Amino acid sequence: MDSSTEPRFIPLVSYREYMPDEMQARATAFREEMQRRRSVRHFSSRPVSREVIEECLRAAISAPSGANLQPWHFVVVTDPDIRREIRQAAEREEHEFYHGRAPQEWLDTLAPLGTGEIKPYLEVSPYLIAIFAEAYRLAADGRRLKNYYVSESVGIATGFLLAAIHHAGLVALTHTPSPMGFLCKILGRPENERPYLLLVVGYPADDAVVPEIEKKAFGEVVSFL
Ligand code: IYR
Repeated sequence: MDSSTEPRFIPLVSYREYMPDEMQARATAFREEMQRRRSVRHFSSRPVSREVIEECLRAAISAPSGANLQPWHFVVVTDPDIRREIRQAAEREEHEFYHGRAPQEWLDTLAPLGTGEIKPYLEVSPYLIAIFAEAYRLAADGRRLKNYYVSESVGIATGFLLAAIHHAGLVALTHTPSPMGFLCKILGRPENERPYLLLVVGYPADDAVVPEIEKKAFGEVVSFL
């Protein structure tokens, strides 16, 4: 049986309009702030307040999603034993990746980033956030219910989270060991969730360096018609 619910509407009280000059200034300020963000691979072990991470996650889970189904789960990992297990499993996969699984073209493309199979940051940073995509929902009676636009939705929430972490004055690395099925097992996630990515979060190391890379020119990636 098709059970449809009537929509209920409330006034849009959260919207704020700015004067054109202020709008321009805000757009520029945000652009400048986002352009300062870098993916960082050298982390400090300096502690970060859990409340800050919680606020960043609250920003992330406010993201729009397909049919508002919010098909995501965020696991914040601080436990050193679990972190060690994750690092060992990730490095096993990365070893395979760098010594055979990755085609030469992929390795050549990665070369400017100076990445490698050893991932100390998986243990060093104060937080790891494992992000899971809910492939489908389970009804109370165990039936599978569909989720929609799952990777788009989780990608948007992850973008919100990256922006929030940066805005708070922390750094993050999006890490995608491939394959990363081990995350489901180590973190005990249910069968309907797929690992999406692993975020390493914290302060940068005092001597952190980042690769000298460039973004594409605006006109190359943006068109107005
Ligand atoms: N997962 C590997 C390889 C890697 C792949 C891509 I695409 C990157 O942008 C960076 C790294 C690693 O983490 O080293």
